[in-house]
Amino acid sequence: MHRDVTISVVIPCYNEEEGIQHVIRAMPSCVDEIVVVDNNSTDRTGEVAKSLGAKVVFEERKGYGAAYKAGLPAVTADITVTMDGDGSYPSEQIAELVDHLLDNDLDFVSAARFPLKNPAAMSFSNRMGNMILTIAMLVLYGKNIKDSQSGMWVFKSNVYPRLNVTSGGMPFSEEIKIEAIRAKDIRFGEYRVNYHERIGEVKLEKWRDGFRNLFFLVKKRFQ
Ligand SMILES: Nc1nc2c(ncn2[C@@H]2O[C@H](COP(=O)(O)OP(=O)(O)OP(=O)(O)O)[C@@H](O)[C@H]2O)c(=O)[nH]1
Ligand SMILES: [Mg+2]
Repeated sequence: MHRDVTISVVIPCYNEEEGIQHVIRAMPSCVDEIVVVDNNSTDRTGEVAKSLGAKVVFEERKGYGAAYKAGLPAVTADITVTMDGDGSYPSEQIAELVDHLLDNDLDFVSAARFPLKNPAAMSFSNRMGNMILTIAMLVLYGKNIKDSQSGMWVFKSNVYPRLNVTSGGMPFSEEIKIEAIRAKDIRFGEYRVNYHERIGEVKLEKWRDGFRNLFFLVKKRFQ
């Protein structure tokens, strides 16, 4: 609870046994509920999350979007916050992000990682990929945002059912922002945050996922 609103954090996880322990332990006290989506992990992600007090939702179909589609409807709090299970997004800034949402009367805030405060947190190639995808978002959708690929969003929980997010994969992240930006009755904002080096193994297949995300932006624009 923060300023009279309850907060749920949703974390999609595919084999994040190591990262999720750190993420749950570091969660600030303003968070009321942690929903971990175990995306058919082959390690002990689900058990570890449950033993640390999280609500665990299991999703058999693989994919970042599929995991969110299973986890977001399980939220019971007023405000939903999302982040990876790898310690890269700053849970220490959740209260600050909620303040930004409430003080500016926004409905959806995307946490922007760029310009990076700690350049070691992201490889040069990933930075380039992110830059290309964010420019593509500007060219195709006319919205100049700083970080089209951020996986940390803070929104009023009643916003999600009003968005038509279709992707079951990595494009879910850019798609939820496009949907929030396009909806006339949803006020969208960005807020710059810290981004940390990930704990555990890299899951992103940067070339495959990067191109898929680019094609998805084009496809959604013209459909
Ligand atoms: N890549 C991937 N991640 C998934 C999947 N299902 C759940 N996830 C989780 O979604 C979050 C984002 O994935 P990451 O692999 O961290 O993607 P990223 O942040 O772009 O890349 P990193 O630089 O490796 O952190 C992590 O918590 C994953 O465990 C899946 O099918 N594929
Ligand atoms: Mg990550």
